Amino acid sequence: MKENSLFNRLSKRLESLEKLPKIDETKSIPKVLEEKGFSRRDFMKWATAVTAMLALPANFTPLVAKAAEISDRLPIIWLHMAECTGCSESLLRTDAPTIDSLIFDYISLEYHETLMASAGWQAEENLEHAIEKHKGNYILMVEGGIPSGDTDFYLTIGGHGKTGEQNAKDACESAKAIFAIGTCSSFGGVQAANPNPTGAVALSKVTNRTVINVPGCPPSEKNIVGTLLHFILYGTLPALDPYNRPKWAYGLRIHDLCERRGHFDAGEFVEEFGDEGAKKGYCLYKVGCKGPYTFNNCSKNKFNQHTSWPIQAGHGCIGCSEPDFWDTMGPFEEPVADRLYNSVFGGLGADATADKIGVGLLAVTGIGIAAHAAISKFKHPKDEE
Ligand code: FSX
Ligand code: SF4
Ligand code: F3S
Repeated sequence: MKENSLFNRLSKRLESLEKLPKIDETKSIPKVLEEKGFSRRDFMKWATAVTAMLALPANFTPLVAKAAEISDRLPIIWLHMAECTGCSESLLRTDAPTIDSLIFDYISLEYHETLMASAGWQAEENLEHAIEKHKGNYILMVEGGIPSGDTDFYLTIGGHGKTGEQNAKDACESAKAIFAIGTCSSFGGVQAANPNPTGAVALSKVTNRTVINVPGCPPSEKNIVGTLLHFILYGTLPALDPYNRPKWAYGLRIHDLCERRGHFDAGEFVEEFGDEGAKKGYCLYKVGCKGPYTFNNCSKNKFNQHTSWPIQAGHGCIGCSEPDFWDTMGPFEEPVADRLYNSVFGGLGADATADKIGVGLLAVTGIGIAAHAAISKFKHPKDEE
């Protein structure tokens, strides 16, 4: 019954979005995909995988497919702040484009500094026009940390002498929904690492609006596109964790979804890179893996067209989707003793049970993971909508 009413609600929303004008009447997303050699079958297979990723029942697949097909109806403004552009690269620079990257290439990206042809004054004007034209209707995606306060001038953009902080504030004001793409925009990232000379902060620190964080340095293309499709489908905020990360993507720890987890539980560890254990694919905890403290779905989504992910490639997770990971997760190739991990399950649940097994064995092998649920010390997401 509950599932039926959700199905009906999402169908109704998609029907109303479908009535909005397309960017180009002569083209459509199915047509673009077909031109690039993707069959309807490939597309439906992709939609099935996205439906599972968004934790929706399999019979919602046609709705997810429809959401992707009409994703060109929503204007998107993408701002770059202080960062390396890895988030955009993660999504767009694949040698053989994926369905995710093609959709993103085609949707109505009204403003994206890396992709658009214009530069300088013209680009600045484009941003103002895009904000004005789509007031209250555009989705704002921001990549990068934001130099703020007395040191905001470190990110001064173009001839108007406007700072990145001011640009981000202005763009947030009339956005329909706001996504911080990447760890820099979500939490400050590398430029906010100690001593943070530019006073870089997260996007959520320069606006009172609710910001949905999609961290990872960079985040996977699937998490970026999934966040967009979720919004198209629901039109509301997804369930969020205490760091405003969508739970469908960041609800479980790397450690919970890790293909080497059996070796952790069995006490089989890589002692140094290149040793016998490394060749056998043993657990990377002793060479610094921060998977037990990191929430993300990398083992499911992987990177580079689903080829691999850090742990499969033989290096531990460095915690790149967690706040302040540059300062708190180092040294990257050594374990951090007694580190608390944050449990989104709010205490002793499946999470703690899984860890107790590991902790028991780790005590024998002489290492410790402190398994305390520290959730209560984090404030809950701002809830304005
Ligand atoms: Fe780079 Fe994006 Fe890291 Fe940051 O990704 S991959 S430094 S999260 O803002 O460009
Ligand atoms: Fe996987 Fe790292 Fe956990 Fe080992 S410590 S099981 S490598 S996430
Ligand atoms: Fe980042 Fe760890 Fe995934 S380093 S990419 S969260 S495996």
